[in-house]
Amino acid sequence: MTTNTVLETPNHKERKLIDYFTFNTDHKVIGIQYLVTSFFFYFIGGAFAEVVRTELATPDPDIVSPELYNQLFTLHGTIMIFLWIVPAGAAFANYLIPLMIGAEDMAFPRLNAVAFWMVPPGGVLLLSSFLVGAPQSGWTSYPPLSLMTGKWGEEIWILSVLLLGTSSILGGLNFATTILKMRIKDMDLHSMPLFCWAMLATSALSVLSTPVLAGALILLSFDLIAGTSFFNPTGGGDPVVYQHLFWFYSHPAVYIMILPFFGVVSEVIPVHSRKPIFGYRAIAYSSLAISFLGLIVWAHHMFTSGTPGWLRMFFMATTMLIAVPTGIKIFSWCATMWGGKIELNSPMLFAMGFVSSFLIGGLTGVMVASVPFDIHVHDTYFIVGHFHYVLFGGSALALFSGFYHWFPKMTGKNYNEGLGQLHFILTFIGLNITFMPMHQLGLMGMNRRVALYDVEFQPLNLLSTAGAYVMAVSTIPFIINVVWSVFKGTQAERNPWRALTLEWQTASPPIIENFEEEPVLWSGPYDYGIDDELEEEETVADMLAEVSAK
Ligand code: HEM
Ligand SMILES: [Cu+2]
Repeated sequence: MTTNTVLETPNHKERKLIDYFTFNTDHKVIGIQYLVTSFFFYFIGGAFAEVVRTELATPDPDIVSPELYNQLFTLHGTIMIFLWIVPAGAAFANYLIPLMIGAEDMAFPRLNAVAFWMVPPGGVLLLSSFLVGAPQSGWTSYPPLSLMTGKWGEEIWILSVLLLGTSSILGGLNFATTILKMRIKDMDLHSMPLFCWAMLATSALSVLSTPVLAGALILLSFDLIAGTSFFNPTGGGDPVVYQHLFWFYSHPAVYIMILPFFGVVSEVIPVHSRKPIFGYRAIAYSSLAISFLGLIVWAHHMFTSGTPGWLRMFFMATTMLIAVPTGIKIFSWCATMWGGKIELNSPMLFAMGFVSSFLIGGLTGVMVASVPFDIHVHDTYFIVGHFHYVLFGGSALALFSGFYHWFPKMTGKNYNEGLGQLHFILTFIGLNITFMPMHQLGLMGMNRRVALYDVEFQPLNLLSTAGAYVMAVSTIPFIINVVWSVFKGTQAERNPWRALTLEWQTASPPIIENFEEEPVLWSGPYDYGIDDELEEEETVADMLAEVSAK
């Protein structure tokens, strides 16, 4: 029984379209601003990837010049990381945290808007580097290469990443404060949704590690334009010091890219399996464990950078330890689905696709954590395969899962289920055809970041490029679905999934003040089907829906 309707909000000001284009302090507006901006850059980063893959369909450098090729993959990586996945995590966090904890807004609404308004200029600045010759040294910008390939493009890259990093620090401070200080009074840390735990762990990482990246980039900037030699070997500088500083941030950053989405699937899976989440505390604490371990494993990116043997052993052991909390999560999600009444709709399909692909990425992660193996595959396509399974198969699939799950809440409209499923099928097939062959290419010895390669690698590269085209096609049903549903979709219910977390207790879309009256904590966030007096497992949710719809 789900006839709850959207409440009119006669006492409140109407939301206007212009709000989304101006400095607005409402966390829901900011969440949508982040989401739309991040998807804008996703399409640009995706277009660059398609050009790169097209170039790689043949062994010769024939579609774009080698310089342009370098610029495209550098911007592809930078955009996908700093302008898509990370801001998309902030989008969900902004939109959902206050609603999930029953608050009216974030702890620092103005700071929140400031953090968002650093992203579009950061993105435009980055793209403007094409005017002076875009950076060519990859998203890591390792010196000495980054000091040798076009000064101004590189400098623009640095400024842009500094801006985006500052935004992410400010966001992190805001999320953590909001989660710790703004929960409604009945909600203690252990009855808060797992997404909030995940964001607490993510925020700790952004606040602790991003300033180190800023330091490294400022020094790199001095080397570039002031002629200092912090990292420049010709003047006595040490490029490996840059690698340490860079990875001290960028390893944790890979968890800044995945933890929010671990949180997303921890919300999606129990709702669409109609079962309490298995191991609530295990999932919550494993996020914190991942944050802590994430801070002490960075040199696994530097096994071939002259790191002494004893130190490599330390980093190998700690890296492998991360598989433990990660495994705990995967186990908990599977145990939640086990025996559940799984509904194979778009959010759930993407969540299940996430679990299976992330598992593959996690396994290759443990493989490359092993020093003897890594020495063979470092800087080959094996690594590209590994991190695309975790980033696309992981973060991106979970992002889409959350996108469909909260679409009715955010837009007030229902999406088209058939198009959503088509989007999933094409994406899932496309991603496996694109990234699976890369592992084999890496084992065969194909270097990453090259436009030209030996003919023996062509068949697998062709396959991978074909997969990339399938991924491009997969965005068509997605775009049609979103545009059509926003304008022509049917009105969404307040709680279409009969979920128990607080964001479903308000109208779809929520009113400006979030809730008509203080929301009530009727049950734990995942108490599906555990009231043994009641046969219908949705009954708690139904009661709740009735009460809040009255
Ligand atoms: C069990 C979990 C994981 C383990 C053990 C692991 C291990 C590793 C290791 C050892 C490397 C360095 C290999 C090399 O360069 O030779 C690496 C690279 C990488 N990993 Fe993971 N990883 C894990 C999960 C993740 C996650 C969750 C993400 C992102 C969401 C990620 C993203 C990356 C990226 C982007 C690189 C390559 C960076 C570059 O060189 O450009 N990994 N991983
Ligand atoms: Cu790492």
